[in-house]
Amino acid sequence: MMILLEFQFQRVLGDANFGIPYWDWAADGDLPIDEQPNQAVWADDCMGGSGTPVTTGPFAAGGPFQIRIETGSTGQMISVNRPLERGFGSFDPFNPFGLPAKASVAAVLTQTVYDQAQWNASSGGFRNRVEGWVPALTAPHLHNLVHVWVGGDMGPSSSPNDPVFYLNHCNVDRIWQAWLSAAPRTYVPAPTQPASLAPHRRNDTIHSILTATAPTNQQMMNVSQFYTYDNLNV
Ligand SMILES: [Cu+2]
Repeated sequence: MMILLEFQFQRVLGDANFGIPYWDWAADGDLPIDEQPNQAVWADDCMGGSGTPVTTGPFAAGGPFQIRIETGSTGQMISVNRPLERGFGSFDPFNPFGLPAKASVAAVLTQTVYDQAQWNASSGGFRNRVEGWVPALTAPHLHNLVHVWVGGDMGPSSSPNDPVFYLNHCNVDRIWQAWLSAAPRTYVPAPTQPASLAPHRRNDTIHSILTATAPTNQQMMNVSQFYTYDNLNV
């Protein structure tokens, strides 16, 4: 999904070298909790700040940026027309929490398997720890914790509403690349797993407009034909 978006940016901007930036949130997560909202990613010339609604930066209330679709109370998508909302670290004001720390990222890079049965939100392995589901509460909640920390529109399933969504996910892709580079890796589930696991099995194809033939999960283990990172020191 990130490659498809990046190609669309390149097409619209007429710049074949444009790349979606990543936000190294673990670098901010190593700072004291009260300093984490004051970092460069939230500057006026970058993603802007927090608030209900956001009042600074390029996506501030009163500017051209509007939220048009949001997640309703029962999960359905509903039409709206309102400014962007964020609430840094405010999910539980009585139990303040910070962004993921670098030590938590280092811990997931040592996972030797990509995924495990039952291939869901309770599985061991790299995939589920990066997503941020297991083991409950004591886990390094990497990707999910970033959504929750930013808060506001980054919380529900309509979280792509917030442009910082893509900077979070670009960093998740960077962690994935760092994991692939750290040791020889095997993608699972294997092709012999039940069809109910499609399209997640190794040789299942991924929807794509990049190539004439849709690539398989295995073929996406090497993305160097599409993009590289300036720095994999996550
Ligand atoms: Cu996400």
